[in-house]
Amino acid sequence: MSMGLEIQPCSIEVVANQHPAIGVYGENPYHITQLPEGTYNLTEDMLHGRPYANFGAHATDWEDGAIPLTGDNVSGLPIDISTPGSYDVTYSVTDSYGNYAEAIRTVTVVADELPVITMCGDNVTIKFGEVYTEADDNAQGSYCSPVTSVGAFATDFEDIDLTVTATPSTGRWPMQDLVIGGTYYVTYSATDSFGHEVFAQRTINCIENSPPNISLEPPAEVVFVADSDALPYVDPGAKADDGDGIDITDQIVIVIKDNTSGGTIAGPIPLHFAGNYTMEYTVTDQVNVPVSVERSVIIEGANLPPTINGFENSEPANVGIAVYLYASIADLDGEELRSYEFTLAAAPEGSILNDNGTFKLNTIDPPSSSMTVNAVLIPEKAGSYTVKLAVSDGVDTAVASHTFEVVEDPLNTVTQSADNTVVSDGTVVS
Ligand SMILES: [Ca+2]
Ligand SMILES: [Ca+2]
Ligand SMILES: [Ca+2]
Ligand SMILES: [Ca+2]
Repeated sequence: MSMGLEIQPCSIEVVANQHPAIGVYGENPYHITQLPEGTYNLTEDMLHGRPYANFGAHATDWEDGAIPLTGDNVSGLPIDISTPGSYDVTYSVTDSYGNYAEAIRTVTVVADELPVITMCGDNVTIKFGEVYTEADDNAQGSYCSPVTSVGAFATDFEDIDLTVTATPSTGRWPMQDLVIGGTYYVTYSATDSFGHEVFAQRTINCIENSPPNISLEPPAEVVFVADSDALPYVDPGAKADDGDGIDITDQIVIVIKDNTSGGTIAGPIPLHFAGNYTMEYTVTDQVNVPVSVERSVIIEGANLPPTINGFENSEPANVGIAVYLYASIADLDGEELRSYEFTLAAAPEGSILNDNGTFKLNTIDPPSSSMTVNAVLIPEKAGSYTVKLAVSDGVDTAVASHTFEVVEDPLNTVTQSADNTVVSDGTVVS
């Protein structure tokens, strides 16, 4: 019998040396907004995303254990974050066996958005002689920036309250002394915190400035009598525009020249005395020669009232027989007699006016300077009658009365009363 060792074959599995495992800390991909040029670069310090323990990545190996990383394990840093784009930061390790592993962090630098300038109002046309400003009350461009008093404002995705600067092509504010046909500019600029500057431009065209126009509201001459029917005198005025479509009637300046004294008066024209005046209406558009029109205002002397003379009745004056009443009337100012009217002021009780329609208001047309007027009265009762005559020249009225007796007996002769009187205004009546 024999004893022998049986050698069992030994099986050894050869396992390949394993590659390290590597990963990044923090965000991946990593986004950052573009920053102003020259500010700083993106470094590893900004990337690892957790309390500093290693460079922005970690690596372990089955055989080697933890593999510490140094700057030598990182490539792709620093990144110029003033330049938008996509960048790779590569972390790599090699284990003791020579196995290589890497992890990549993608860094995206997002571009800054440019500011946007908005102009308030459009391009501007101004007339020669006018001045352009950015003032709020300028009807053409208008102040609208909440930060600076200029006619534009800026908005920006990243910034608020961006300042807008307005620069005139004339080099100074306000823009003035502009030449007809000239083109000028206001350049607006704004810069955001990333250093990005943008511009906008307003064009200012200077055009001709036409002379103003003025015209008189008729009549060109006013003549009236002091204290007469022209009162109260309301001046018809004038109207004006600047020659470029703008009504400037309210800018008319009135000068009243007293042609008697050769001077001027502050106005209003005194209407109670004779006088001769020229009203001068003038406007200017601040650029062209002022233009004027004139009105003549003549005030003639005070009115003289009409006169009544020879107010009498026909004889005899008997009941039932027509009695004629007549008078001579005149106006020393000329053809100013406008109307006359006979009225029965007193009569015996119970009398009815029987006048053949002659006791009424009579219009004198055309007006006359002198004439004889008459009326008829047919008395029904005996007694005392008083008739009034009123004569008007359109301004003043003269009134006279005449009293006479009427008798029953046709054989009796009635004599005229000497009772003529002047009633109203000192007119002498015979
Ligand atoms: Ca290994
Ligand atoms: Ca921006
Ligand atoms: Ca004008
Ligand atoms: Ca008169």
